[in-house]
Amino acid sequence: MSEVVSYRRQGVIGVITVNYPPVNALGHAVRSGLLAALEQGQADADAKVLLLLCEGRTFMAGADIREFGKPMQAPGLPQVIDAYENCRKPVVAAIHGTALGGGLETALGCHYRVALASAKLGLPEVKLGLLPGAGGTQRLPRLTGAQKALELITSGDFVAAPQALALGIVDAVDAGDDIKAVGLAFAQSVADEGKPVRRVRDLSDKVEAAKGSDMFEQFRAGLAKKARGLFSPFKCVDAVEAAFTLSFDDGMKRERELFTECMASPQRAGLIHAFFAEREVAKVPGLAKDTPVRDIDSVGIIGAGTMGGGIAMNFANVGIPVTMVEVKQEALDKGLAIIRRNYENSAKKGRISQAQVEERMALINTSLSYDDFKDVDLVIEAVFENMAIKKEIFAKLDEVCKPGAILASNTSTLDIDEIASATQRPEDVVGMHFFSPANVMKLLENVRGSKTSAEVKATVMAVAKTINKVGVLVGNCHGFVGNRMLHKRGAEAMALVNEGASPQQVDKVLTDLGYPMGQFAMSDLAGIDVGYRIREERRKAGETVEASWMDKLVEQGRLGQKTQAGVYKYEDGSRTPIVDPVVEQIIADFRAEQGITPRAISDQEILERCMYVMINEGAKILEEGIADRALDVDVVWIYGYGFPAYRGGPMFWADQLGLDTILAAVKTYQDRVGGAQWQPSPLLEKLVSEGKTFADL
Ligand code: T1G
Repeated sequence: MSEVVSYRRQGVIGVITVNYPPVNALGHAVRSGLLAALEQGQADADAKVLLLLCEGRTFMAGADIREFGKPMQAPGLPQVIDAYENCRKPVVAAIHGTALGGGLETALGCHYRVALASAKLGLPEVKLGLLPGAGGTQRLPRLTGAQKALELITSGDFVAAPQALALGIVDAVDAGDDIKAVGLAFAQSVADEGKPVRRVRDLSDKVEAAKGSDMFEQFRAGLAKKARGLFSPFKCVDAVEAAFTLSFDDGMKRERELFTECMASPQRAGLIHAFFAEREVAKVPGLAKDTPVRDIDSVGIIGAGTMGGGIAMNFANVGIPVTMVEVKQEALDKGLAIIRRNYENSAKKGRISQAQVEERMALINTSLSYDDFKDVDLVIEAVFENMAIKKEIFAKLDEVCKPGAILASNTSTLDIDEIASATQRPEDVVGMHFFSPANVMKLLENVRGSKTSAEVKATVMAVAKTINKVGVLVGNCHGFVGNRMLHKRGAEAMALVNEGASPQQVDKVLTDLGYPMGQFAMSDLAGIDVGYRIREERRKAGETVEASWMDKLVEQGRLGQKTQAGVYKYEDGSRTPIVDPVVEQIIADFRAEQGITPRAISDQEILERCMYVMINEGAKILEEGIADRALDVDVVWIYGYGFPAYRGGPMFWADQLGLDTILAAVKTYQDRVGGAQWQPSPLLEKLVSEGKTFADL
């Protein structure tokens, strides 16, 4: 008997128990243990019914993703599940926690399923660039019918146990919390009632009902927009369709073929890298796992604007009271009204109840005085990007806030050390850079100052988890990790338009790569006056800042979506960018003023100049220790800027393209375009000379 799967009889029930922390993933040891335990149960003459359950936090949460990309050791999961399905005795699966992927597929191979009401079930393989590869696409539709199976398998969404009961996925749900007692009681009822072996593969009524329908074509059409650029969702549809056109065994063969195609796709590699990277970033090199973390039970926010309000919502959403401070009452009233409208919209969409709207609004207090910060555990400053104003604020906070309170700035580019220098407690000062809209975007870029204490770093990383954000700890430089790379991409995009490309051509190259929106559409969303004001600030500080056709747009009142005109124009109530001949003329006039003769620019050049300049900058960020690992940069870009997770993040994507290809192009643009941004990163050169990748770091 393997140490991860045990067999023991209780009365007439043969109990098979999996114990393989942390999530009972179906690694080789579990798969072979399951077979051995089943054989023991079959041979045990006194066992009338077999019961499969798991110790620990959850039923099996799927195949062991760490095995992917390596040769699969027999027995494969389909073989294990077949053995359970063909067992001569009824087998009951007792589900708690999250029965996911191969775990749910194993339960579907059993003859009955009982779940705790608190359990969740799902087939999330599509989120890893895969499809259920152990019979899920053939068995689930036989229980739920085609439509529901297609929805669950192509979305990867989890369903709560009561909904799974309604869908026919489980046979019973129990409000208890002792999965062993619930499992034994259900198995005993199967024995007492003499219930037969009931193989899901033999259930045919749902299959007959959908024969000949054109629902699969319709479903594919509906997927086209939602799954733009993705590979596996469409393979999921093919696999489920096979359950309605082929015999069960042939359907299983078809599922295996399609699964193999997905396993071989670069999208699977990218998505699995993103899955683990999202978890690795929480393990900060050099920050001990047991670093003390301060309790954050109340939060102060300075500024009730777009960012301040969005940040406040994150804390109210998880029951943490927030006090927002502004300089004028009408700013507080406006900020609260926006927050309420956001919550009401979520309630209208059924995401939260009206009661939750009121609960959360009740947690958001407002004030015109810093004195209301005297007891808070954390203050987050979210005002205009002006260093003098921020230092004034932090000096005041230093006077008002209690010892041990953490003083954070939401600055997106400015020097955390300089901000900290305005206080007597630099060890308690840190950057917490939220991404707009702050109540939606998952990334929280936590910026360590040179004096920020380990405790404060650990605390803001814990806060990220508490407010359901993906926290990444980064170093202090202009723009930190995300915006430092974004500024390079933006400068190249502007240069490309100056040289002859159109904004829409640049944006299309980026959306074709998989970004949700292009550089210029994103500028319109954020407001192109933001960049304009920063350029004005730099000019006032005596810097030489290049003229830009963007400035001419702002000077004509074209600020972006908020004025229904920016780089693009927008119809009433629409966010869809529309090319505007007025802007094309402004760009043409600007080129003429600058003496530039526009040239046709290829999409490939646009892709290389926008993306490789970012990768080169990312390498410099790694060299300088601003990011600890390439995966930190990947996570920042996936969760902060919508870089397509199926490409794994910019640095993972660069590894897949080949760093030699990247470096050669960087050198080409160093000659043709010039500028510090095309100075090849020494780290990039070193990796190429050693035949290594960013992942090797
Ligand atoms: N394989 C290996 N390790 C896993 C894992 C898995 N499937 N799931 C989680 N872990 C690790 C994770 O890396 C972390 O490790 C720890 O467990 C806790 O996870 C044939 C082919 C289950 C909802 O996609 O959704 O089955 O960092 O931090 O927030 O058709 O993990 O502690 O070292 O996420 O409580 C399908 C993926 C696989 C489920 C728990 N299954 N996992 O969330 O904890 S493909 C999935 C999750 C498949 C079959 C196909 C979540 C969770 P460490 P965590 P959590």
